[in-house]
Amino acid sequence: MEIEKDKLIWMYRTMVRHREFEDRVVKEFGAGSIPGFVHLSQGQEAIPAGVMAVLKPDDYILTHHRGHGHLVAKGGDTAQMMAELYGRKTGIMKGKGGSMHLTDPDVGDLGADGIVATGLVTATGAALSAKMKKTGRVVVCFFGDGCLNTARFHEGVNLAAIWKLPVVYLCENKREPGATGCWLPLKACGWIRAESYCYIPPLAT
Ligand SMILES: Cc1ncc(C[n+]2csc(CCOP(=O)(O)OP(=O)(O)O)c2C)c(N)n1
Ligand SMILES: [Mg+2]
Repeated sequence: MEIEKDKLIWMYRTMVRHREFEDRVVKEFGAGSIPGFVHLSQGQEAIPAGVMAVLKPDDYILTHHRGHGHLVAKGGDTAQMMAELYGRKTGIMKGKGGSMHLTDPDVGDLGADGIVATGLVTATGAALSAKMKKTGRVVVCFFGDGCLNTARFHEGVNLAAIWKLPVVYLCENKREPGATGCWLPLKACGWIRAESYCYIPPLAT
């Protein structure tokens, strides 16, 4: 697959912005300047850059507790994002959300969430809205492998499959949800479950 040079440069710059933002967060958090807690996604930069390279500006994303890079790639204002981490009024959510809840609907990021797997059902709702209103919008829901055993995963993904909604569920599988190896709590592999929810779209409906 050929990717235009301009797009490749945009993807590279986006990955660097993501990494530099989080390098700064590490420094400031380590110095005790940032209150609360932060979740990082260093090493995962290619995922938001690759996804946002093909989304339209008004498409939606839902993300998780590790959502800094998704918002950077979707066009979030990094100064306002950093102010949010400091809990300042000038933050993207007036300092009330912090690292795990960085959200900016103005650029199509409908939410990060500290409660694991919340985005999986919110994304289904956003996609239902897009289908009913015929907006042509697509929703991408980023989630971690730790969500695979939650009720929200099954409810959100199954409804989207039944209703044929314009949503992509993207599992960022680092094989370590919290302190538990990803395969320990799973009877069936993640991709086998995905297949049962029409992972491979039918050619004709
Ligand atoms: C409903 C709920 N249960 C437990 C937690 C505690 N918790 C925080 S992160 C995490 C692991 C999440 O794993 P995954 O979704 O794979 O994301 P990762 O941290 O690996 O990127 C857990 C269990 C939580 N935040 N929410
Ligand atoms: Mg994980």
